This record gives sequence, C-alpha cells and structure tokens, in this order.
Amino acid sequence: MNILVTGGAGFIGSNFINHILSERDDVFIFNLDKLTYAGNLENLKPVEGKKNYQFIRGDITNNELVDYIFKKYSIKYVINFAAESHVDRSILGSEIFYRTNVIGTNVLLEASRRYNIEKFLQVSTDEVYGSLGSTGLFTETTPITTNSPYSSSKAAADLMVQAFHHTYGLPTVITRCSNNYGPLQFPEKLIPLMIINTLNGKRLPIYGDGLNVRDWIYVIDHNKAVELVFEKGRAGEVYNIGASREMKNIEIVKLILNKLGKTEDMIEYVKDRPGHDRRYAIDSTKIQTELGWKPTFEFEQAMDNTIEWYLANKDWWQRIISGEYQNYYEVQYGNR
Ligand code: NAD
Ligand code: TDX
Repeated sequence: MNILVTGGAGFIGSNFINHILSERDDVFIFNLDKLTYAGNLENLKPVEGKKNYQFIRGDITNNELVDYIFKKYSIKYVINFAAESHVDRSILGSEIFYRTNVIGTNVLLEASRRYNIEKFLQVSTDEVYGSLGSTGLFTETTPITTNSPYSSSKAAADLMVQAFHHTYGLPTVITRCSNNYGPLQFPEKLIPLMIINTLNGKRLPIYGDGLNVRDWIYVIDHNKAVELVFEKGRAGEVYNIGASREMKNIEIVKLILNKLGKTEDMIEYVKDRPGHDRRYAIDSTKIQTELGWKPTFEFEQAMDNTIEWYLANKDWWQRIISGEYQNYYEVQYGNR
C-alpha cells in the first residue's frame, strides 16, 4: 500500500508517520515535504532507515515533481498534511498560505485524478467553521465562515476537495480537527511557546483578555482518528475530530506556570490578534458513532507528558529558537 504523506516533517505529520510505522509494516510511506521553517527531519529519527519509508524533499505546488512521484512510486493513496499552519504568520503575510494550502492541494488533486488514486484524505481544521459564541458546537454541517487568511485558505482547499469528489468521483475524505498539542510542536504555537518562555524566564504574551477558548486534543488521538478515517471513512464525507476539552487561553498558561513552579507575574497581556476567533468547540459525534473512534488521552496526563517532553528535549527547541525563528519572534512580539 503506497501512501504519499505530505508535510510529514511537521508537528502532526511526523507524529503520524512515527506512529503508523511503529505499528504497521503493510504500508509504504513516501513523505513529501518542502522543509519550510516548520519542517524538521529530526522529528523523524524513529523511522530513519526503515525499508518502508522514504523522504522526498519537495514542494506540493510543483506539478512536475508531484506527477513524477505519483508515476514512479505508483501512489494510490494520499494524506495531505502539508500546509502553512500558523494564523499569526498568515496575518503578517498571506500569499504563501494561498500558494501552499490552495494551489498545492489543487496540484495533489489533479495528480490524484490522473492516476486514479483510491483515497485522498485532506487534513483540515475546525477553523473553517469560524467562531462560536459562548454556547454551541461545530458540527460537520456548520456553514463555512472564515476569519483569517489561514482559515480561508484551508476552507478553499476543503471546498476544492469536495468539488473533485462531486465532479470527478474522486474518493476524498476530509478531517476537521481542533487544536492539537504534544511533542514536536513548533514553538510558535500557544502551548510550546508558553512552556519555552517559562523555562527561559521570558514574559508570556497573552492576546487580548485571555478568555478566548480552544478545544484541545492530544496529537496521538488526532492521528488515530486520521488513520481510522483513512481506512473506513466514506468517500465524499467530512469528519470532525475533537476531544471535548475546552480551555480558556489564560487557564492553559496558568496550568503551565503551575506545573513548572513559576508565578503568574510572568504573564503579560498584549495587543489582541486581529480578527481573533473567540471560541472553538467540536462535536465529534459522527466519527464516534459511525467509525467507533474516541479520544484515549486524559488532558492533564497528556499535558504533563507534553511538558515533560519539552523539558527532556531542550536541544530540539533550542536549535529552533536560536535560528531564523528569532526574526519572526521579534516581528510578532517585539524585542523583549
Ligand atoms: P506544521 O506547520 O508543524 O507542519 C507543516 C509541514 O508542512 C512542515 O513540515 C512544512 O515543511 C510542510 N510544508 C509546508 N509547505 C509545504 C509545501 N509547499 N510543500 C510541501 N511541504 C510543505 O503544521 P501542523 O501543525 O503539523 O499541521 C499539519 C496539518 O494539520 C495542516 O494542514 C494544518 O492545517 C492541520 N491542522 C493543524 C492543527 C493544529 O492544532 N496544529 C489542528 C487542525 C488541523
Ligand atoms: O503568543 C500567543 N498568545 C496567545 O494568546 C499565541 C501564539 C497564541 N495565543 C492565543 C491565540 C489563540 O486564541 O492562543 C490561542 C491558540 O493560538 P495558536 O496556538 O496560534 O492556535 P490557533 O490560532 O487556535 O490555531 C491552531 O489550531 C487550529 C493551529 O495553529 C492551526 O493550524 C489549527 O488549524
């Protein structure tokens, strides 16, 4: 079973490949990744040298390369994790988001159509549903409403995936997951940023009033759901993935401070993110009842694991924050 996994050197994709290849030898994974600032081959140490794994450095927007890969490796399955994934970066500059997330997905879909692939799984996000008030949950039929360049690029890709199913009968499935946390997450995202800043004695920048809500899921639970949808999801369908763990941002930051034995005076409220979505919360009834998935990690335990991982892997994140990431940090947060 030859599977093209894109974006497999990033946070969720590398956890996915490490997980799948630790359990199965009936699949061959071709990992196509451009190695942007977010891609890191160190994440894939556990699978280096495995006979059913091959890394290919390249861009999903490169038509010729993608065609060559489909032909040469007889690709029959695609799981598309590759994306520009950070909302704040999309606000600083949106062009690369549309190029990778929209054009890149189009290139993969066209190749999938040419080579009659058997399944195309698009890894999407709950952000395509916009923002909730204090009540209610996103279901698969919640209308698409996008507020950031990032979410609009992901929604455009989703709509295109569905069009390829309806028009050409391409066997597609879409997963829409809530906020992930866990090992190997790039330090720009809330949880690793706050852990690392706490360890480095830097201020903890909270946007706005800190009362925005996100629905958190451990990355392994997300990836098990992706695996299940890949195997059993019905063509043309969308499946929400979430672990029903809503937290206000300020609660997350206080939890991290508490676990690391630091005090709340490290918190600094800063200017709000423009267009900041207030609340995300996922209804995952469909994947639970139709495919029998459920989250298995308990939040406090999985947060402990995550914090422990960052404590034990300082080399990993120190290499990142001492490089090009410094420039982004300065633009986004100022030189403090
Ligand atoms: P990430 O930024 O950590 O990793 C993205 C990976 O894609 C990197 O390895 C990068 O090098 C690669 N990439 C970027 N542009 C590419 C291109 N043009 N061609 C080939 N490779 C390219 O992102 P992540 O957090 O692991 O997210 C993975 C996917 O999951 C994304 O599609 C994202 O939208 C989605 N998602 C993320 C979350 C979350 O909480 N992080 C939640 C729901 C959905
Ligand atoms: O410094 C910060 N301060 C802060 O208050 C950062 C980086 C974030 N925040 C807030 C903004 C959000 O309300 O924390 C919350 C989480 O922020 P992010 O980690 O940037 O995630 P979010 O914007 O919710 O998007 C994430 O979840 C959905 C992923 O980055 C997306 O790829 C995914 O699709």
